[in-house]
Amino acid sequence: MMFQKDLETMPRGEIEKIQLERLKRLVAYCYDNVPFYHDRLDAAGVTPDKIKTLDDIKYIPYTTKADMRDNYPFGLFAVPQSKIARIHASSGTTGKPTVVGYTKNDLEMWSDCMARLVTAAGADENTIVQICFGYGLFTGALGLHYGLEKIGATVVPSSSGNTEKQIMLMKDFGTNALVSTPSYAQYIGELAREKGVLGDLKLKLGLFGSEGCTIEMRNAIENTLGLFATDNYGMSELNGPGVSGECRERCGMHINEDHFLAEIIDPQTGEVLPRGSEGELVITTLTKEGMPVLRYRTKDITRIDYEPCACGRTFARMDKPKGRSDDMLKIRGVNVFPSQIETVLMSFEEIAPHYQLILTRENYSDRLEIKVELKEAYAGMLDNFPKLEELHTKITKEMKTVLGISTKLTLMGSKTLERFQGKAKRIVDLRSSG
Ligand code: DLL
Repeated sequence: MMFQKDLETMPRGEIEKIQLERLKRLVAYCYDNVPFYHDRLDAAGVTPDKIKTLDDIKYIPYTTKADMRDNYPFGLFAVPQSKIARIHASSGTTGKPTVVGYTKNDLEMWSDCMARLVTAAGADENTIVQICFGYGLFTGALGLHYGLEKIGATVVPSSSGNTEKQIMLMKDFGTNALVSTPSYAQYIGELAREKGVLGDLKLKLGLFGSEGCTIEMRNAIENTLGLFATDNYGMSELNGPGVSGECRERCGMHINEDHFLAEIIDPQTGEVLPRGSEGELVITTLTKEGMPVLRYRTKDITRIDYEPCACGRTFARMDKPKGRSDDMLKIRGVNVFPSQIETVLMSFEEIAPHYQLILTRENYSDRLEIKVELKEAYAGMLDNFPKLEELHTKITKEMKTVLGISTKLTLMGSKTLERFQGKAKRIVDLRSSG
């Protein structure tokens, strides 16, 4: 099933034709309506008529999160307040959040994008979906909410938190789809098992997103909850969710390319990389009216595949992001992505999907401690030293092979590490605080 089949299956030439038309219009729109872009483009010597091909986008300067902060709150809006129908803001923990304004058309485009993605994931009018993202300034809940309503699903806006009640509603309503972060899904499963009601849940589909989740972690969640999980990606600065998402093939997340133009650049040099390369994702919003964005540096590291998918969709597919360039841990000079650690941990049967990474500095040298829980069924190992030691050695060795550095591994009892209702915070970096 597709929500907008004619658009989702356009030949590549057609997609690029639409993208070029829209890009030209967008650059002129930004130039004329947003003083920030007017000045940026002038300084770079780019007038809208310089854009003749899609490649010419390279002349346009990048936009960063700092630019958004500097223009807080409404400096990047391209329309007067009377045309703004809704405002969202990033969850930014430090300083001012980044603010996004949507016109009525933007909200319509956003829910179309979401409707496509949830349909691709397998949702339809028989879906009863509990949305366990926090409702509010965060884009996750309302983004999924309007997309799911649009396709006729039954939406239960239960928001995040109060997990016991979530589980009760899930059971009583016969909820068959769950929207949440992967880490919250894992926690819901764990609590449902503890309460002895896991077998009463009717969940079939998980629409996860908003944080990284390796395939190994996804398998663990699917096993716990007995559902089929898909991943979707987006960020506040670009609407929220709805930029891209997986279809049932799960071989990359289809980018809504008629609304979002994607590039991959070298995060160090800013140079545009050839198709198929891994690098930082840069997105231009092709159709947004309220707060259009030119060449936004997402900081997310991924790769884009332009081959058509077995599902019939022709929109390019981005890999699950390997991580954010600013989440990359530099340990004794070696770059490590938390997702690599997650992959190793989850490949061991005895290990539960709950871990924490603690970074410290001792004698001018970085140290990475990996704390991870054993599955409940293997908790007895904690009293069986030889067995524990054997597992410990195996994991440590594998970690060294994959990461190229030594780490300290601590195997923990069940339910000793923190659980999360939103995005998991697994990295504790104590290096700067001594
Ligand atoms: O997390 C938007 C969203 C909500 C996406 C619900 C999907 C579902 P922010 O809070 O601004 O927005 O965070 C954006 O989260 O730059 C990525 O680093 C990360 N992220 C989002 N989705 C994924 C994903 C929302 N599927 C930042 N896989 C992005 C990995 C993701 N990382």
